[in-house]
Amino acid sequence: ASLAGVVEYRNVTFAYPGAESPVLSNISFTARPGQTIAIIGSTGAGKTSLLSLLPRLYDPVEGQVLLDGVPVDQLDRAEITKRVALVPQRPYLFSGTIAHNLRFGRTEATDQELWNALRVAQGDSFVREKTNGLDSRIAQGGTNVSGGQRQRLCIARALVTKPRVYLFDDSFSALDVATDARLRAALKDTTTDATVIIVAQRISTITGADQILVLDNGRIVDRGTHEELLETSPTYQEIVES
Ligand code: DGT
Ligand code: MG
Repeated sequence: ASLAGVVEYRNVTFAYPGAESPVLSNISFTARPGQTIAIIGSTGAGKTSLLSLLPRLYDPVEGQVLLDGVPVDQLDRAEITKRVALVPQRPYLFSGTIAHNLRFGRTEATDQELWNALRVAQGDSFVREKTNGLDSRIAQGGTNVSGGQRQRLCIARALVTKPRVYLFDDSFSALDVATDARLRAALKDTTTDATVIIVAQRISTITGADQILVLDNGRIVDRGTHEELLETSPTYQEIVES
C-alpha cells in the first residue's frame, strides 16, 4: 500500500502569535488515504485553526503535524502545496478568467482537466451557460458569481491540483442539500485514494465519514462514526438536534 497522504496530528497545541491562551489543546488523530475524516463543532471551536496547521499557515506551539511520517516543518512549502489542497472557508477568486482561477498558475492543466474538475464540483453547467465558458471573466473577489458558485470553483481548483490530501473548510455550506450530496458522491468517486478532511456545519455532509472528530473549545471531546457518536456523545447529540 502506498503511504502517500497520511496525515497525523500528534499532541498538537496551538496559540495564535501574541495570544495568551491556546485555541487548540492536545489534538491527536490520524487520517489515511481513502478515508474521510470530518470535524464538527460550534463556531470558534478551532476547526479552521486546526486545518491551517497542515499547510503551515501557522505552526503548533507543542506537538507535531506529520505528512507521510515527516514533520511538516521539515518539508518545504512547495512540497506541501503539491500534496495538500486547502479549500478555505472564505474561498478566494481573483480578477481573471475562470480558466485562470482554476489553474491558479498550474499552466500545464488542460482545458479537459478543468472541465473534469468542474464536473465533479458540480460547476460545469453554470460555466457552460456563460457565453465565454472557461474564458469568462471573474471580477476581483468573485463578486460576479454567487457564494455557491464560488465554492464550487474553489473546489474545482483544488481538484485540478490532484493532491494527496484535501482539506475542505466548510466548503459545502452555500450549496443546497441535493447539490452538496451530488458533489460529495462525485468527489468520493474521483478521490478514492486521497485523504479527505472535511469541516462541516451540516450533519448530512458528514454522516458517511469514516471518523468524526467532535471539537469543543479547542479539544477533541469525542470521536467515532455518526452512529457511534449518536450513542455516546452528548455534545454530538446537541449538534444534531440544533
Ligand atoms: P467557525 O468557522 O466560525 O465555525 O469557527 P472555527 O471552529 O473555524 O474557529 P477558528 O479556528 O476560526 O477560531 C478558533 C479561535 O481562534 C476563536 O476563538 C477565534 C480565534 N482566532 C481565529 N483566527 C484567529 C487569528 O487569526 N488570530 C487570533 N489571534 N485569533 C484567531
Ligand atoms: Mg472556521
